[in-house]
Amino acid sequence: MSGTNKSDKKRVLSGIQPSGQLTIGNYIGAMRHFVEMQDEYDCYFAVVDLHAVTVPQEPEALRENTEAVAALFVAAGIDPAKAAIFVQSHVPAHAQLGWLMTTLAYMGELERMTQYKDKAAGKVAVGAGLFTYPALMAADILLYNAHLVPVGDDQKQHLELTRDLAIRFNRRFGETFVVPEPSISEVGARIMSLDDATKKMSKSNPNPNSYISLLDPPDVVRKKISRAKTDPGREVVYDPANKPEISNLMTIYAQCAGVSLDEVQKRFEGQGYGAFKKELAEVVVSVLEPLQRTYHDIRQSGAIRDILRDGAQRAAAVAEVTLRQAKEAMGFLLPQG
Ligand code: ATP
Ligand code: LTN
Repeated sequence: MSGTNKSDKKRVLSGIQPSGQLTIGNYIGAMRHFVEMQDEYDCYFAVVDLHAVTVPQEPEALRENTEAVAALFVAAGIDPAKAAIFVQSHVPAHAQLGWLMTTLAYMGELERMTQYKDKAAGKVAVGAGLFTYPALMAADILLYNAHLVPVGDDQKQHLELTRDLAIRFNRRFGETFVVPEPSISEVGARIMSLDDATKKMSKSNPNPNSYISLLDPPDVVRKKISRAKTDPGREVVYDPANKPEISNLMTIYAQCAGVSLDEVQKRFEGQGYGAFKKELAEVVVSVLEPLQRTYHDIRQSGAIRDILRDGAQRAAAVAEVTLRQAKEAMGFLLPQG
């Protein structure tokens, strides 16, 4: 359907969970890089709903968030004619290879994953899926033989495990998978919470003042930024070790305005936090406003369902071939036809 000659392009795959409203952290750390990569690579971007249910989700909210994330992909500038946008559960090969990867991963490896430790901390009952999550993520990537995986800094460890599993499979069963590389940008790969600069900004944080949602109206953005935590000083200086809060806000500014951190520092020399925060809010609003306009148009048009149907077909065409190769290599008796 895409009609382009894709054979010579390297592949890219990434995923975002429909576990809440996407934040500016998701945008800066991941989504904007998806947009940048779509011309050069053969891209597959998934709304990873099977991952989202590793923690409890309200059924109606999951359905809504799944469509919302897909619409935000398009609103952010991903062109469905270039990149396949799809829902993970629409391509059954993910769950199937996910299981095979679970059999390959060691308990000790999974126990070391910091995302699992963080999400399981303090819970009385932890779903087994939260534990095996990285094996499913490995399957997402390996099914497409992706060379590059654009992600935020928090996914580095999962990517390392994915590489280990690909290498392990290839050694044991013969060359089957491309061993992927993470693609993590130097600035903005870890946007921190507005109320606590020791934690990453996260869409599933119960405190909405800790994040800026991509769908927050302008006055909400202004309010959240004016309330964002800062230190008692007043110099707008980039110093993550000693001034983590203001450094985080400077990173958001730099990414939204398309300037360097040095430039931000120069621009606000001697101006104090109040003036900086006011301008930061306007810079963020100027990124979000056009994105939100497109988002609402897309939702109203009902086009998302068609985009997702087409995306799933294109994704499945690639994924099914790889799954078959992996099953054959492992010694499964394949069905005829
Ligand atoms: P949750 O809070 O539900 O675990 P999340 O907000 O961490 O979700 P994911 O869907 O797990 O988001 O991540 C989607 C992509 O966004 C990943 O590539 C992830 O690394 C990136 N990302 C998430 N949060 C941030 C952040 N604060 N800064 C930079 N990148 C981020
Ligand atoms: N684990 C990721 C989401 C995710 C993903 C993927 C990212 C699931 N499958 C495949 C890149 C490639 C997260 O928690 N942010």
